Amino acid sequence: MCLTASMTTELSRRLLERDRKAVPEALNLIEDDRRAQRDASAALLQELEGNNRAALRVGITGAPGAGKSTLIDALVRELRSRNKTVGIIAVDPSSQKSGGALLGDRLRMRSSASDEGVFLRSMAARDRLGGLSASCRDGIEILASAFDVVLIETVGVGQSESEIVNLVHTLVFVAQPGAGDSVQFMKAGLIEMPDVFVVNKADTGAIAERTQSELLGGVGLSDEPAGAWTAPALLASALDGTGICEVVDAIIEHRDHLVETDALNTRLNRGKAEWLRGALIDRYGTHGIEKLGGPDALHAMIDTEVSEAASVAYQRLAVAVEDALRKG
Ligand SMILES: Nc1nc2c(ncn2[C@@H]2O[C@H](COP(=O)(O)OP(=O)(O)OP(=O)(O)O)[C@@H](O)[C@H]2O)c(=O)[nH]1
Ligand SMILES: [Mg+2]
Repeated sequence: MCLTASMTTELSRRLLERDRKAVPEALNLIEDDRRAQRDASAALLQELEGNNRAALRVGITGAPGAGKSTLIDALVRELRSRNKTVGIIAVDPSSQKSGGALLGDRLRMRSSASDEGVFLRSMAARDRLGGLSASCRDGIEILASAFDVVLIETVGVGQSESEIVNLVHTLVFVAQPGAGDSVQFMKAGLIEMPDVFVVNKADTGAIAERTQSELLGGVGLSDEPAGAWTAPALLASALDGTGICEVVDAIIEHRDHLVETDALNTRLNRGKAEWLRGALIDRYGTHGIEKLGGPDALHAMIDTEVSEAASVAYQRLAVAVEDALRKG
């Protein structure tokens, strides 16, 4: 198949016009590793870059079994009642693209399965050591072009927060009552990362309330400058719907806060630079970065003012590192 520039322009136009059929086409393209498809995918992402920033990008993270998928199902229903369309990426921790997690997610999200305003795609977690896959990053860009809200489910406490935080506006951490998440968070110095804490399974009663107080205590401990966002710790039950409206309100309040403080694009730009740095270090090690002149030089090469799609910038910088390595 010959992929012409006009085809990617047409695909990007259809996405931005919210043609739902264009979404799987675009996602298939970005997951296709053949050379021509990779080039077309980079061209597509470059056309979308900067045109898809209105969509709300929300990461939903938390330990296995905390209730992330069930919460997403509840959030989707609330967002649909507010006339928002929703694209979802469920990051499948297993390397295989089929299996239990995927099936479970599909079943639980079935209430939305026949709704044109909801789209779910599972993606493999990793295609390189230690990082969220590049196709996950690109998938968010595709969904952000065609839907009002993009939700991304990732599993874990620690590593996955620091990765997903670079790709979203708002990071929601789903805490499991009684699991000691807040203690782990404080130990790892990660308590400042989430923008909204949700203690799910509020229907379990006192144990959930205790976890909420622990989190509130932990959040209060960090030294925030005046006017900074303080992450709320909300009690909710994805199962019976309690507190779900408040979770959506908190997500929207956080976005409004970013807009008011002029930090919406800054956050995405900083995340893009961080992601690029991590991706280059994963592939070439810090040695590769030194070859480019060190972290400061790399920073200067990632000009966040220029609207360059992350994967396009990645290809450009990878070529530069390889040139430098060849020269020795
Ligand atoms: N009591 C109660 N159980 C819940 C609630 N939300 C989810 N669960 C249950 O918790 C279990 C795990 O829910 P999932 O939504 O699959 O959790 P998850 O975080 O997506 O799990 P992984 O994707 O495997 O990491 C299921 O048995 C749910 O029915 C809730 O609000 N209350
Ligand atoms: Mg899940």
